[in-house]
Amino acid sequence: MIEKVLIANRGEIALRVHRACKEMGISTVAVHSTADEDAMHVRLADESVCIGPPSATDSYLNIPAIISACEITGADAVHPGYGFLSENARFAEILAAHDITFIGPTADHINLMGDKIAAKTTVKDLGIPVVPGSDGGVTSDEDAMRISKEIGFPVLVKAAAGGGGRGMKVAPTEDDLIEALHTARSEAKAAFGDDAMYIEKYLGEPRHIEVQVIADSHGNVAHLGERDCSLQRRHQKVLEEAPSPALNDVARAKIGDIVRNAIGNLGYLGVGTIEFLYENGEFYFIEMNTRLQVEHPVTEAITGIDLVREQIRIAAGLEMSFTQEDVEFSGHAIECRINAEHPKTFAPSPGTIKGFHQPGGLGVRVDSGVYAGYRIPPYYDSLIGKLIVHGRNRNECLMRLRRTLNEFVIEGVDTTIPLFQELINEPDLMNGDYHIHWLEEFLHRS
Ligand code: MV4
Repeated sequence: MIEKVLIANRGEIALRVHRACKEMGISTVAVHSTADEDAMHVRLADESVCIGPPSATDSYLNIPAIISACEITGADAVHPGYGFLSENARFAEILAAHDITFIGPTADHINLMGDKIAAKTTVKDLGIPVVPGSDGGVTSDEDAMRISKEIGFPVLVKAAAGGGGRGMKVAPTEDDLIEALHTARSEAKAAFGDDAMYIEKYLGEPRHIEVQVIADSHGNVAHLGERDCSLQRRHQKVLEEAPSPALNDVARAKIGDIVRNAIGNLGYLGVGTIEFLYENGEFYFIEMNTRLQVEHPVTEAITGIDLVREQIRIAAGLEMSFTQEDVEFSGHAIECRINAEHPKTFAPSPGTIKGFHQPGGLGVRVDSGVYAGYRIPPYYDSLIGKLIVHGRNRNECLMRLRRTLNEFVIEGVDTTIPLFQELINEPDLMNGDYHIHWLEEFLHRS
């Protein structure tokens, strides 16, 4: 069994992993930059090691420093959280070479899903529906034009090394295609050192619906339903909910079974997320994430399953603690990402938190590493916490969300709480009637 976990991350997710470890009787090691000495996860961890200066490249992404911290403390496993090294296959390999367990999937699966062309080809062969487009990459302009005319305009040019919205260009008509392809290709070359491109039919107003999966080394595979993450701004999720207001039980079971079967055949290990666009009743695969995601708590809320605990069990070679038949979906959950940003301009707002009071009560969870007197450093992303509310149905959940947003007090820095207080009164949001462009359209008109 795993006895000591080094948490290679910071902020709320470092605390989240620490909590799961303590409930399993596992010791924790926090690593931190010089800017994070006063972080809550550093205070709570059994041991802590400073691994470098504020710049993430020199600290949270510094593989030799993290391996050294494992050696010094005798950690036998590393949890990477999300972001940073969580989808770095080389990191997983280096840990393995040092006999340290990476709490995540295999390096091969990380590599496979990191290449968006290979990922799409693979899951298509496993029976997952994909967006119509080029089978594999497009090598020439002629190739691109022929395929685009076949599927019909508008089309979207995407980089194989992209993902999360980077390296994409829309071509509304055939007159735009070649320029879009060339621009996207040179941007991809500069950003990723890889200019492999593919083409997809452009979907106009889809929802972003993702399915949570989990598999162990004993042949157990399950899906844990979906999350609707359509409310985004500049490819950053803002609010997520489960279940999706757009799906019924039949549609959920159908896509769940397809995904579960595919993941089983892939031999995947650990937790993962299959992202889809959903339009006119159809699912279209876009990407697979091979990490624990920021929004995992909404799935935890409606299933009662601790995903980090399961990740650790699986990495230790144990069976996951449940089967698909045990999974029961209960009620509705919504997560709001609380960022230290101006609620209208989204300008980052680092600085000292003067006052902090978090909401509580039935069905309320706050995952955050901040506290009154804590100074938010300017070097990292602006997520300072997540408010997750659960209710027996969507309406109860929305009423609870409104109540808790009014209770939440964070003084001294700007936060996105006022944005959510506004959103919670929007009829489209209350009705679940939104798509991936809804939030940006709302922000433009308000
Ligand atoms: C698309 C699309 C429309 N059609 N693919 C953006 C991030 C990356 N994960 C995939 N993305 C998109 N792919 C096709 N064929 C529109 C988007 C997209 C988007 C997707 C999910 C959530 C928010 C989005 C915002 C803009 C564009």
